[in-house]
Amino acid sequence: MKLHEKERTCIISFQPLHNVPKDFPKLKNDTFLCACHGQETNHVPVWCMRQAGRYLPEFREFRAGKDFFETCRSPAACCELTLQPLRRFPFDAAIIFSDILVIPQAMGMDVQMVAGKGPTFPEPLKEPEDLLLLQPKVDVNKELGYVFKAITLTRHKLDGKVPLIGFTGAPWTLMAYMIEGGGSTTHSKAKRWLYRHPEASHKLLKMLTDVIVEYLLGQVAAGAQALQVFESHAGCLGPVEFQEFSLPYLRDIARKVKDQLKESGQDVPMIVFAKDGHYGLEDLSQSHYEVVGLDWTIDPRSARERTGGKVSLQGNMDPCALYAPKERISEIVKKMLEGFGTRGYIANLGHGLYPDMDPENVGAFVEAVHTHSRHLNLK
Ligand code: 1CP
Repeated sequence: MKLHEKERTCIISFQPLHNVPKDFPKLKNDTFLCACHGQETNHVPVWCMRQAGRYLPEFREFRAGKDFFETCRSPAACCELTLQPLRRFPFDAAIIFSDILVIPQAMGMDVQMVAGKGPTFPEPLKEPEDLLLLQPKVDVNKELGYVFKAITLTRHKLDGKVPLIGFTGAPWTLMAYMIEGGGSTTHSKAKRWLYRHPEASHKLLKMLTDVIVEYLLGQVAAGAQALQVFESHAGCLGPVEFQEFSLPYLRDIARKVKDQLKESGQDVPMIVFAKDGHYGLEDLSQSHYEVVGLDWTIDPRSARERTGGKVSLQGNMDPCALYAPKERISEIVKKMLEGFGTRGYIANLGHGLYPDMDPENVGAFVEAVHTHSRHLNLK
């Protein structure tokens, strides 16, 4: 299958021309970046969403007694937490430790991490008038400079071992948190806005898009080598609402970030992960992203067919498969690789790791991806 319309030369030779500090260590493993661009690789690269997380005892020990968002504001702490999983497993990419909810904070909202409950907004948005309480123009360097510092520090400390991924929440997902005030099963408060206050919804989504674009460009200037946009709550929208309230903003983000980067001669692959958004797969594969991330409810072969070789794919093992014995994990991984093929593919889970997962099984997942993909490439 021919991946991507234009073939590219080796990514490692892509030199950023401006804006990015030049003294970063040379990248030693570009497998992930090559796969993003649809190039052949010796093995399929692998990383896990939430690889820096509570399933690691060293993560729990480091975070013990520290406030979550205080930790996010400490570049040294973010750097340490980002590197922890890389010390254990031969992941092919690192993702900066942070959270998607730093954006609502930068826009002036209070967000706290409540033990046993998760992120909580004491004063969520209730009615359209509440939009007036948000910062109309966010200076990302001032409000989110701590993330940029964490990225620069981590890129140095990674010493070129693997590329560093930056990320953001997508506008709809962030809007949902800002109105729900935390996690939700129905998202009925946020969806009420879509049906009752469509104009105000678009106003908020546009405000978020503007901040996200600046935030992602700041992450690249700080040293991020790829960017992932998390539309974690795509699943609670239907196809019609997705077309109106999610997709245009996802497209806008990729187009604006890419246009700006092109001006300074930079090429940074972008990944869109719209969880449970399979109804939008064809559209997502034509939205200026190099990679589409998939949850586990999509069959690999049909995802390939539906995206028609336009993009690389990332995912999609059911995270709960990590509860299986190691031999079974290996079989599941082999089947997944056969379904996706080894080119233009980045192995990952269909969502983040859960806190009760056994790190040994995460190691078995990574090893199975590397071993089976090398074998498949030799065939
Ligand atoms: O104390 C803790 O450690 C709390 C657990 C935790 C962690 C480890 C939270 C709270 N956030 C994070 C870090 C985090 N969040 C990362 C780190 C990098 C990595 O992946 O290793 C990333 C990428 C995120 C992104 C994030 N935060 C998303 C998008 C991904 C997804 O899970 O869909 C979302 C939805 C959030 C919000 C959030 N932050 C934390 C929790 C428990 C939640 C979900 C709340 C809910 O909806 O119920």
